[in-house]
Amino acid sequence: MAGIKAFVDSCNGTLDSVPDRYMMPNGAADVSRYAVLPIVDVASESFERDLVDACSKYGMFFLVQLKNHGIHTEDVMRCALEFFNSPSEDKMRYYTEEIFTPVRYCTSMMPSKEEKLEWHDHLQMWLKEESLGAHPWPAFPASYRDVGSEYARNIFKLGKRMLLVMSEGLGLRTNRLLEAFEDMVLLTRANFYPACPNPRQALGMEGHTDSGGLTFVLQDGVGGLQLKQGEDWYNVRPLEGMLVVNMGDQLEVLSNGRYKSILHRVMVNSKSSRLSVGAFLGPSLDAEISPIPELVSQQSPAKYRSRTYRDYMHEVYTEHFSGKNVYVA
Ligand SMILES: O=C(O)CCC(=O)C(=O)O
Ligand SMILES: [Fe+2]
Repeated sequence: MAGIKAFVDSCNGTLDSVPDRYMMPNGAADVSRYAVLPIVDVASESFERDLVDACSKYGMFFLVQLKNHGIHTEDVMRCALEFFNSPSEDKMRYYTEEIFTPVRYCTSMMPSKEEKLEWHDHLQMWLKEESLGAHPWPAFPASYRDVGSEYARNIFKLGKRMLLVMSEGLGLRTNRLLEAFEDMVLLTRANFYPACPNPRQALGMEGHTDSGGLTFVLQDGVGGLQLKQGEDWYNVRPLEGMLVVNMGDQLEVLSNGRYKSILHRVMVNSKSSRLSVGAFLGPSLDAEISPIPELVSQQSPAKYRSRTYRDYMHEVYTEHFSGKNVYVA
């Protein structure tokens, strides 16, 4: 199982139907609606205030596009693309289904256990801020170490700044969310979605919420990311260079449901491949994550049970949820 890109490439343009293993039971209907998302300028003096406004206006579950974030998006996307375009046998050196290895190249979620596969390959890395230099970066492209380290440093910095604001948004001490995250980890995940002969039958990624705390997504101009609001799916307009930010399950649990992780999925298309790079800022893998006690009361009892981020991730991957990942207490 070398991945979907290797398979599509091996067909030399003759692939005209979706292999059964990739046929999603309910397919994927076309959606013409676009989500209306606030655009928040990180370089603006009113960044913090605008972020709070965006949070409250969009009902505390939010997805914003950030501009002027100072992150060299082209370099990050170029490195990821060069990795995916490298020979399959080189990439296979990193192939594993093990989810906590520092570098994982894989396809779908856990292919040996999944009946149906998602139409993407990915490169996933677990990063710590203090040891970016010592991380076993992929050997190719050679610039991955420098570009990836700089990118991660910027995401840690931006994420911490946002978590301070989001703590205040919950009426908590400014540092409260950062404290709950303990020693943060950053999971980065580059996703490659080849062009697909019948995009109605396959899915780039099934509906899911992100397991981490705060997600930052870079995407190219192709489009395909959709989010669910109420009963409907909406396209997220691809704005190149901007970061799409949304909350993940750990923030939903810590906030006792005041912040919501958002359900999203990825469509594929027949014309072009697509690339995205997600960065998931989360708590220490060993941190016990449960609703913050200040947010729990008789009127507002704990809605989620406690478990470590590691256990949570493990369940998500092995049970391959589709839809909401959080358990109600
Ligand atoms: O490809 C995208 O735009 C989003 C990917 C995603 O949702 C994920 O990696 O969790
Ligand atoms: Fe996601």
